Formats: sequence, structure tokens, C-alpha cells
Amino acid sequence: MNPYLDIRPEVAAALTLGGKVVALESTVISHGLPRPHNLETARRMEAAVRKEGAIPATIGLLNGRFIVGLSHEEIELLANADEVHKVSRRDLSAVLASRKLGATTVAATILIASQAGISVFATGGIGGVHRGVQETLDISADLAELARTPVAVVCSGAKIILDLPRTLELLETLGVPVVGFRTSSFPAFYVRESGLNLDLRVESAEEAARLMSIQWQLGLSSGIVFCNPPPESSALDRAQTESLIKTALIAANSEGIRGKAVTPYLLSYLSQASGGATLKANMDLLVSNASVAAQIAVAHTALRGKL
Ligand code: PSU
Ligand code: MN
Repeated sequence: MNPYLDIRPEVAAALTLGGKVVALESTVISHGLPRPHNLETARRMEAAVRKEGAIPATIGLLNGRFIVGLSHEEIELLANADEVHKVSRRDLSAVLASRKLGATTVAATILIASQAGISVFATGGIGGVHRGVQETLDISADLAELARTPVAVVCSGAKIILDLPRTLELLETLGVPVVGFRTSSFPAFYVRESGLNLDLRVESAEEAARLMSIQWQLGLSSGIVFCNPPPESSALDRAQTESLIKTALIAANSEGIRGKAVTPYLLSYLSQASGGATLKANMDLLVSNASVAAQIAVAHTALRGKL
């Protein structure tokens, strides 16, 4: 057991009763969305998980501890504090040692979730292979973590700012199943269809839960990506979004944005350039993914009860 892990009572109780818990990340709160939309979205995601009968466990680093199940006040702190570290796997020990505030990425959140015994996690879009990887070798640590962490990640595919064909190729190489949740197209975050096909597909939360059980019974310790397209009401057009991304990438390059600053910079650039349309899509898809993740967590618990 990780001695720095604090699993809050409500989450611990739900895990003892079989695990109807959905892990949620905090980087999206601290670095992915602007104030005050970040706090509002964090609350909407937690409410969406509860509505489906599961318990939300938002994860972050506070006072030298990994907190699993941050309180409303703690989430507010991560949403509004001026200095919050973006914490991926390589940052975990350093930020714990400093006792500073840390917001966990997909990579760090699924790692902590799996140590806490949580099997389902929701986010917006996973990180992946960046466009221009030939120059930068910028590949999100989310992919490496998915390869070794047995957690189901419910998302709207990978962020459209990325090189999506290469992201799918690398996930295949790493042995991570990428499964459409009622879709055969890899969603592109704000956009419902990337134009890339998925070989795997499930039609229900129960089917998703069966796939998880079998994958882990086989001793395959990798994660599974479940792709839920963004809600139609706020999803964006692919061609229009692509042209915005071209300008965003030029701006990032001319401003010399590198490393872990790239993703937050591009997301915020797109939100401004689209007059808030990407922000609205991002918030809505996060809530929708939280809801699907909760349905899968409930189905997975029911299934485990039958084993
Ligand atoms: N999903 C969103 N918004 C985000 C992220 C995901 O809707 O900001 C975050 C996640 O924390 C993910 C990170 O792990 O972006 C990827 O960052 P990078 O490309 O630096 O690995
Ligand atoms: Mn990166």
C-alpha cells in the first residue's frame, strides 16, 4: 500500500461495497479550463457521477499526500489557486516532497486510482502523440501509463490538437484496446468523428464491463480506452476546428511554447479563437463522459458480484 495515499471515507466505503467509484482528474480543473468554468465543470462532473449511482473521486496532491476524493473546498482551491503544479508520473515524488498543490494528469490520476482500487476514470480527451513529433518527440505520458495501468478511461478520444493517426498507432503498439462506446469512429474531442475507424465497439455499459473483467482476468495489466463522442448539441465541425488548430499551432510555435505548457496553451487559444465554442464543447463532453463512466462502474460492480 502506498503510504502517501489518503482515500476519503465516502470513497473507501464505496470501494468496500464493491467499487461503484469513478476517478476524476484535477489537471483539467487547474490547467485545462478557465475560471470560473473549471469549478463549475468539476461540480457538474461529480453530480453526473452521483446521478448514475456511483461515487466521484477527484484526485489531487495536497500537503504531501495523494488525496482520493477531494472535498468541494479542496476542489475550489485547485480551481482558484495561482500556483498549482501539473503533475504527471515523473512529478509525483517531487511535488509530494515539496508539499505543494498538485493537479494530476490522466497519467498520474489513473496510476493513483489503480493503487486505490478504482477501475474506472473519466476525462475529456486523453493526451497522445503531438503534431510535429518528428521534431519534438512530444508524446503524452498518458499513453505509457495506459499501457501499464488497469483502469478503464472514458473519454472523447484524444485531443484534436494531436496527431490522431499516430496516437492510435502507438496505442495499438502498446496493446491498449481503444473501444467505441456506441460508435465505430474515433472521436476527436470537440468533434464527433475524426475520420479514423475503430475496430472495437460496445453498445452498452454492461458490455464494456464484461470487456474490462475479461481483460484483467487474463492478467493483461493495461488500461482500456472507451470512446464516447461529444454531445451533438455542442460538438464542433471538423474542418472549421482544423483551421483554428493550424493558427493555434503557429502561435504556440512563435511564442516558443514547449513541454507540458503546450496542451494548456492550445486549449486556451482555441477557446478564445472560437468565441468560447470549444470551451462549451469541452465542458459538455467532460460531463457526458463522467456519466458514461459512472454507468460502466455500476455495471462492473454488478458483474463482479456475480463472479
Ligand atoms: N482532457 C481535457 N482537458 C485537459 C486534459 C484532458 O478535456 O486539459 C489534460 C489531461 O490531464 C491530460 C493532459 O493528461 O491534458 C495531457 O497533457 P500533455 O499533453 O502535456 O500530456
Ligand atoms: Mn507533452
